[in-house]
Amino acid sequence: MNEVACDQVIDYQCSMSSTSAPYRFSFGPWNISEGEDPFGGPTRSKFLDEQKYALYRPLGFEGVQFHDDDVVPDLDSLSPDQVSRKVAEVKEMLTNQGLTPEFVAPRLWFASQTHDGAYTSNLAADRCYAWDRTKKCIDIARGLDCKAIVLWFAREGTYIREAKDARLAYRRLLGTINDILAYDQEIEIWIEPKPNEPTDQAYVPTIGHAIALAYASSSPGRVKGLIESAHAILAGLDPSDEMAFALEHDKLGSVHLNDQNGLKYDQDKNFGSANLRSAFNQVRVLEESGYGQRGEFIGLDVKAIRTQSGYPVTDHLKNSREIFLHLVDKVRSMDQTLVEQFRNARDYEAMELYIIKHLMGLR
Ligand code: XLS
Ligand code: MG
Repeated sequence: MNEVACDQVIDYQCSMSSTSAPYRFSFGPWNISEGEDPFGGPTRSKFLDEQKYALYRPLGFEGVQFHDDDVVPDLDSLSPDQVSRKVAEVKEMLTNQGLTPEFVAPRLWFASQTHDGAYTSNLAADRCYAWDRTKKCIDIARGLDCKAIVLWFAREGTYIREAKDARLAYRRLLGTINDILAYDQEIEIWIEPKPNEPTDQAYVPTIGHAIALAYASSSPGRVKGLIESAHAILAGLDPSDEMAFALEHDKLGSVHLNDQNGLKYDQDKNFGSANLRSAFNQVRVLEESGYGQRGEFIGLDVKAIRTQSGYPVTDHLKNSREIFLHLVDKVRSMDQTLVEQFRNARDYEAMELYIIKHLMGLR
């Protein structure tokens, strides 16, 4: 083995042994849902958001992901005082439950002012609404002592290409990012890329687009990405490579681990349920990079199957976490020396058989 290869093995082993710290898991209240889809209403009774927070710790979760109106329902119709009181209430609840707010995301896709997108809408009044709502979201995050907001650019795209001037749209997105960075000197922005749905084409489809915006911004150190497995798959990309790209730029703020069966609607399946090997590789890349050691969460953006009954339905969260932890064991018990030998010999046939047998629990 040459010197460089030897160093690589040593580096890798160091990072493996130091990753024995347990992972911290998070999800958002929307991940406990009632089974509705675009073709049918709820299949389960409503379980109130306020009651969901008591479920986190027993399920093995510590982080809460919020939309702004998960923290403050009816946000648009409340006065600043009413908003502050509600934020204080939620902050106290989080402390009492032993929970950490991971991020707050402005929900910029339901209101009538967001029919045509928010920051990239063709209507100036809509863009004003989006900016006001974003400021409220930042204030809510700061009120909860939460260090990041997530921008999932839901309707920032088009159904038909001629509808918007795409270069102007990119300028508007970058302008908003810079406005956020100027409005608050500490908050981080984590951009969650997604290539489509609800729009036909989105302006920030991949982590590469998000990281380009980060570097172009006025404070690149405070702009990162949040990678959702299903969104990468929908873009025709491998989630583990997307994660590796972000990690190499020190720009992976968080993850939304889940799964997706092909280029269909956004399915939010349980982590590892459609492609176990892809899930293994996501865990491998996260482990090898020491992801989590600076407090980053393993977020699970998963949705319960519509036919599942129970009250509340939470098995999809428990099971996705369990699959993740089993895959951590698989990564840690992989024979790294052997893998390195296969790499050096470029014997990828033997490597593939080893990996598949390892995943199947065979020797
Ligand atoms: C939608 C996104 C969304 C974000 C949070 O596809 O995954 O749920 O994670 O707004
Ligand atoms: Mg998501």
